[in-house]
Amino acid sequence: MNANQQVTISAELRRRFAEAHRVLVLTGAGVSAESGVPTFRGGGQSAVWKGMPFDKISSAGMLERNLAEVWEWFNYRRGALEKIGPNQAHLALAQWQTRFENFTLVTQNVDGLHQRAGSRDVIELHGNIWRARCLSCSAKFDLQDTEPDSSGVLICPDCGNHLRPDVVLFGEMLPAGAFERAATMAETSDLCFVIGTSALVYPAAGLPEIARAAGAYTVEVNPERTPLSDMCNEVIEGKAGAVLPLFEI
Ligand code: BV8
Repeated sequence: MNANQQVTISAELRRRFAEAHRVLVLTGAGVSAESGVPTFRGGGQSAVWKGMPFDKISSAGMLERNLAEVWEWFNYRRGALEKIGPNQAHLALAQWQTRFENFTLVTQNVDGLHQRAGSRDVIELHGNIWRARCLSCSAKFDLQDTEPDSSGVLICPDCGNHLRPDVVLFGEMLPAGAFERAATMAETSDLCFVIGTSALVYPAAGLPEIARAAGAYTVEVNPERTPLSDMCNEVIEGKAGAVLPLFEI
């Protein structure tokens, strides 16, 4: 689709949007792209940190080997996020939470921009970059409530052990119950949107497949096709910040 081609919402989708009761939305880095958050695979390249592909620096193995290096990577990303705010896509989805009888917003993003746009009860499949978790007592803290020790690694205010970013790294399990809650909603939703994800990371990318198999009308919003496009009922090839506000009109 060339950039200046006007995106339209089909009559079928408008009807289903108007009649839907149970709606599931899965988002990825693409929904934050228009806010200036770099995607992981934008332009086909994997994001890198000091020569390491992101799924290496963001891995359980790296955490074991070099906690300080992992903190430096997430401190850098948090620094970039401090100057960034939610965009039209985040704001539209925040509106949707009161529009439907049952609305579930599931995100792979750790940037917290959905919540800053007003979305509540967001299922954060991969954690949140603004929180830390204790490596030994697993207590969780908002980062502004923590202090680093001499090596720059944050200390648990409760037990004094080291804290780690409260994000899910590659090779780690998702937060208890998060995927299960999302999957239960996927099995019973009548409309499922997949917005701004390359659908390469599992088990997150499996959610729209569950929804489609359970009969949900499944719609992808992405300027590029993904491994999920063929199984969707509709693919809207456009930017989320331009497409989602069209549902209000
Ligand atoms: C696990 C937090 C169980 C950290 C992240 C099955 C098959 C193959 C591999 C696996 C499998 N099951 C498990 C694996 C391994 C692995 C995995 O999936 N690997 C991939 C690489 C193949 N999964 C795991 O390790 C998961 N854990 O399975 O645990 C287990 C445990 C122990 C032992 C055995 C099993 C944990 C995965 C979570 C990792 N953490 N994030 C951090 O942020 O650093 S993943 C991270 O990467 C994101 O959260 C997200 O999930 C992913 C990036 O994908 P996207 O968000 O989609 O972003 P991307 O840049 O790729 O794409 C952007 C898209 O937006 C593009 O399509 C683009 O076209 C589009 N776009 C751009 N602009 C716009 C737009 N769209 C709309 N509007 C725009 N304006």
